[in-house]
Amino acid sequence: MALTKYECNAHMHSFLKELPKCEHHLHLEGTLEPDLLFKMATRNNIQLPSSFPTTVAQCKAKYEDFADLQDFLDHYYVGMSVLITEEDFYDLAMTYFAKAKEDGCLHSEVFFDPQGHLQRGIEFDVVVSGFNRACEDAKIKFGTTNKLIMCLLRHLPSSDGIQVIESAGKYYQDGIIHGLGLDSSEKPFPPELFENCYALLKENHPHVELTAHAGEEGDHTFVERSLDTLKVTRIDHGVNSKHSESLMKRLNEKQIMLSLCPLSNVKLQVVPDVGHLPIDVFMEKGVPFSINSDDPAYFGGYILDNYVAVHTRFGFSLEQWKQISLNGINGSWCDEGRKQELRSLVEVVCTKYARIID
Ligand code: ES4
Ligand code: ZN
Repeated sequence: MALTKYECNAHMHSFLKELPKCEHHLHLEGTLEPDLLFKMATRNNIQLPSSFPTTVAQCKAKYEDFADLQDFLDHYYVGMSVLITEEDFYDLAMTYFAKAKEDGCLHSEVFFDPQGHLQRGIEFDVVVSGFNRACEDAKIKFGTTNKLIMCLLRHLPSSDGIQVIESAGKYYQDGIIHGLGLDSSEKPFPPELFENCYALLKENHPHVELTAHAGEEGDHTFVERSLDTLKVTRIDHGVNSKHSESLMKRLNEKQIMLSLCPLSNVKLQVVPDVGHLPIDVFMEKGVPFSINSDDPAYFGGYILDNYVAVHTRFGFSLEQWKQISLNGINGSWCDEGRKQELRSLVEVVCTKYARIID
């Protein structure tokens, strides 16, 4: 059931493309498009399980049919098993950064799942070195800024998380890894399980930024408990915050940004359509949010596709889109100088389109 109520005409599409955007919720492993996946499987001699699709078309069919988050994750962890060498991690991230630039995304804060690779015998340094080299090259080649956020897999014990945090110490020290996140199956693994991991990292590296997936499948208390026990300053997804007025008030007062992923929520059956998301309510109540891609290779769209999907359901004005873009810049973890650059670019694009779009 598609609830496309508003047109995204050619002018609006160009505006949304040119509008400077920031990505705050993207799993690099979730940018592994089927063609690259099969190419890497061949070059690395990886035998995928017999239950795994064998063609791009079969992959696409599977991606139309995820029952829920767990069903997706089961497939995603197998998919990432083709990533072996530093070059693989570099190619994956570089392909994404090129696509982001094309979409008008000028600053990306991207997740990666080291435990998904360590478990398969891939060294931490191989993963981070490939991803970091791509961040540096993307800045030179595309002029975009990019930050790495390491995620802990919540289905693994927190003792495992502690080990990974210790291995990552030198990268946090150098600023190569900028933040910590928490992902994977949400409901069975509440935030409290990882309180020690977050506390340890914050103690060792006080300037580290903290976020966590919460309120995607878990209820609104997962959002509150992530704020209270993990001391995060951003929430990934957070759509279920809409069920608590007091939480929405808190998010507004403390300007805690939700990194929403509209197309992901539809593909994983969180909502039947983008039009069912409480984006208009968040807007009205001043809950800051950004619009993001999550796992774009699997969920049928990158950042611009997500912006367009939101526009066709909510029909925001140019002023409202400007506010969304500025909120994303304010909620980013880049320095004030970069934020000012991005804000100036927003001004230029909005002035240009004010004459074209009413
Ligand atoms: C994820 Cl959509 C989503 N939720 C939780 N963990 C994830 N890892 C990759 N995509
Ligand atoms: Zn996610």
